[in-house]
Amino acid sequence: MGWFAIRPAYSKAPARLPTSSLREKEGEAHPIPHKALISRRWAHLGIMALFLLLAVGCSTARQSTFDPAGPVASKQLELFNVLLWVMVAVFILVEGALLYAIIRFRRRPGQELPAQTHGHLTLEIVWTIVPTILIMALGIWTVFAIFDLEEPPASADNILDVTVTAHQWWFEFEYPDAGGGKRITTANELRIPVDVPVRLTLLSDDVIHSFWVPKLAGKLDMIPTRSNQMWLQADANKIDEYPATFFGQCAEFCGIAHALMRFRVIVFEQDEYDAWVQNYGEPPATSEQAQRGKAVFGQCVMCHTIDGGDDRELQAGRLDAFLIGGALVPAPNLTDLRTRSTLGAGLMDLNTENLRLWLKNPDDVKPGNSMSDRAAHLYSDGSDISLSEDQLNDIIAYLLNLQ
Ligand code: HEC
Ligand SMILES: [Cu+2]
Repeated sequence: MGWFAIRPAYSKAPARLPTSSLREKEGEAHPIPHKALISRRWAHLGIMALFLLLAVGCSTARQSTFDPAGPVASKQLELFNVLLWVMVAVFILVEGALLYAIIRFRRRPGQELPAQTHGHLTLEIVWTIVPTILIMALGIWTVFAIFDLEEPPASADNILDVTVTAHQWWFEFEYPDAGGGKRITTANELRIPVDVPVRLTLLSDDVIHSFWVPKLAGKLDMIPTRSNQMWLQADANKIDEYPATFFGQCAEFCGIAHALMRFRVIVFEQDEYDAWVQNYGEPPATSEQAQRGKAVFGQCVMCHTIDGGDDRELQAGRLDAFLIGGALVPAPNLTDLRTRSTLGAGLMDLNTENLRLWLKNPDDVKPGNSMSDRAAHLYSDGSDISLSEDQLNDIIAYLLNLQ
């Protein structure tokens, strides 16, 4: 009798699966023998499990924790794997012993009660001590790993500090010193040099959000009035082509546009990164059109900064206005918009067409955004922007530094 025989061994009934009542009546045997059917079922299950494993194992998805590109994500994957497989081994051992006992020692017809035992000292000691050691070891290792993931290694001497502030519905990245003492504020795209540990301080302005870049690190909640720490790093040996883009998103439901609150981590070689830092600054208004655009931008400066890193006090003032329902809100810094690749928190590619779409009526592309909601001088109740086509073109030329 095989392992998977479910039919009681003492049953006198012939080995047969439940058959249709018609067949039953005709007394016709099921065409496929019971044993063959059961093993076929297990084979199907096995094949399905194998496919699932393969699908997960060689994932090339943009956001897969099974394809880490840095030390933090690798450590997190290692934690996952060790915990998972130790638990699978324990499960198989315990359930195996249980099944064995059930089948091997089941009551047989005409059998007296089996010998009664009241505990087995050696066994009791073994199955108390072994799990205790196992759980202690996994627990202690996990706690140390959690500490490791909070701060870059003490040996690192080139740490880059970035403060990440979550807003409904976009991410702000502030570098107190991006390089050479330069302060930078940008949005939705975190630019970092390869092989450099980046220490992140996570804040939130409004509700709880969560920071997650599956291939690099995460996830950690961003909680108003609190500050959380984590770090990440992109390893050169995991990157084929520069700049390399890693996808991230808010991982905690935070309101109507939560699903449209994405961001990217863009990894550069050190000299490309340095060039970005060097060139960060107000877009030069070289053409006449851009000059006119710069003047129109006066209607945007209450929320957007365009001439360098954001002033902390100014941002705090915008936040206060936002919290009491005023006409200002903290908004993405647009100083380096021309160097970015996306618009609306990763919603669309950045190009003149999409920028025009966005400005014309942000609600059409991102329902719930605070730009059209609060800028009453530009958008009245769901209508298009109150600027003329020419003014729109001018402002686009200025923002993107078009010649
Ligand atoms: C009331 C404040 C406010 C005003 C005024 C305002 N914006 Fe915005 N803007 C926002 C907010 C908030 C966002 C972020 C929306 C989101 O992604 O959810 C935004 C997003 C943007 C973006 C996309 C940035 C990115 O990185 O995705 C651009 C470009 C932009 N605004 C340009 C302008 C221009 C040009 C004007 C003036 C004509 C303007 N805004 C006026 C608040 C404002
Ligand atoms: Cu969010």
